[in-house]
Amino acid sequence: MATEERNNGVLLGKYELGRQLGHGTFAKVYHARNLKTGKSVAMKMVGKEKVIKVGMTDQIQREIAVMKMVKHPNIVELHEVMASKSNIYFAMELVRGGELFSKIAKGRLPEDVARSYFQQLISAVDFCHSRGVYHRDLKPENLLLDEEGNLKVTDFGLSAFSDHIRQDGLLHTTCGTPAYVAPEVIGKKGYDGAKADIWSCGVILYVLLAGFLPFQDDNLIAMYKKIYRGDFKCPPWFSTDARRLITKMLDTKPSTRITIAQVMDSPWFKKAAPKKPNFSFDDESANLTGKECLNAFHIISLSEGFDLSPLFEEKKREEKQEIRFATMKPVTAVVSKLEAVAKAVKFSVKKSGDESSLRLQGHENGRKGKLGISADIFAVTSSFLVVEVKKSSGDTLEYDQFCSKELRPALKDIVWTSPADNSTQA
Ligand code: ISQ
Repeated sequence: MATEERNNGVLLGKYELGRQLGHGTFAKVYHARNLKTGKSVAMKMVGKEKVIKVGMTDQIQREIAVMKMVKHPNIVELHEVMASKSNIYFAMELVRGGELFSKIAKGRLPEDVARSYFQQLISAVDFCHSRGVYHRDLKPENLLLDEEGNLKVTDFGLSAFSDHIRQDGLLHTTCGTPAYVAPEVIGKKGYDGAKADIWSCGVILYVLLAGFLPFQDDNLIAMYKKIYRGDFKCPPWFSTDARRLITKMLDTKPSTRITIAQVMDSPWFKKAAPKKPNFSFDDESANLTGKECLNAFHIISLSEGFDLSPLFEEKKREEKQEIRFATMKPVTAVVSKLEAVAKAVKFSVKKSGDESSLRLQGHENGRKGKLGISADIFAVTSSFLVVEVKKSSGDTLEYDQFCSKELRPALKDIVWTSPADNSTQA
């Protein structure tokens, strides 16, 4: 490391560097501590000259920008990206439970344990794909465990810095093995990142269940040939459903390879409940109380048509994913409307005793668990209500879709619009 960027063990004046955590051919990862916050991070250091000769593509730059904003329980958070004359540094969430594959070194995993890890992997992959970010280099070293045993995927969006995909068009591999790489990645320059990730997830699932690789040969050329041909066999202990899923994921033709949505809908994937549901339907909704009445100031500031919130709040309501509207209909009509929406999408409804609060809850696991929506009804006068709807759990994109496809259209005929503003508020 150049001395100008590392002074007395302090990197770029900001991080105290500690012991090395791991390394690939081109990258080294160190324990580091932010001097200002005291927070520990994993600092990935990549030599500039070793990475990209031609420059970073727009796609990779965009993906890194996205990853700096992404938070998902199964993705290692990227805190910041820094650069010196000779190196690029990625300050990442420190994950302390080691690599998932050190577990497999002791032997294959029971099917339900493998399923739990695979579900977490697919959850992370689906989340990033839905935001236009692809990994392109999923392999054992990228699968870490936290102290609670949760899976954490590293290096999403950092494929420009991966060991084997570089802009000289040649395949460079960490340990001399292309074992996890899709056939079209080996063969061509242009490929679909989503499809390539599915292939790698298929290889990972195979290894979790088998304890060895699907495409293995001491001779590298022979291994390439096996990958190209999709030449693998499932061991006899694989269940029929596992076999079916892996075969569909290890389809050499990207156009017919199974999609992430289909993986998530497959019998093997769906068999067990997720390890840790991130929401219990019985938690906070049990002690809902009636809502106090509001005064005229509240009415004005609560109704979207008279939105004064930018004056008082740092964040606008759109960013908080809230819908707020006024209605002249009775509470029973609002409750029936919300119940009808819930019924149409097969969500459960839980009401407080006085019907001033409702909780809508999906049953299917989305990208971030089940979608939960809360609705609070404020009686301004006996004939004028303000209703506030917000996401209480689940994925924001899925909530936005629920709002635009189901909720807003259904609310249209009960929303009150002020005479000064004839547009619909919800
Ligand atoms: C986070 N924590 C520990 C080790 C790591 C290695 C690579 C990337 C992120 C990491």
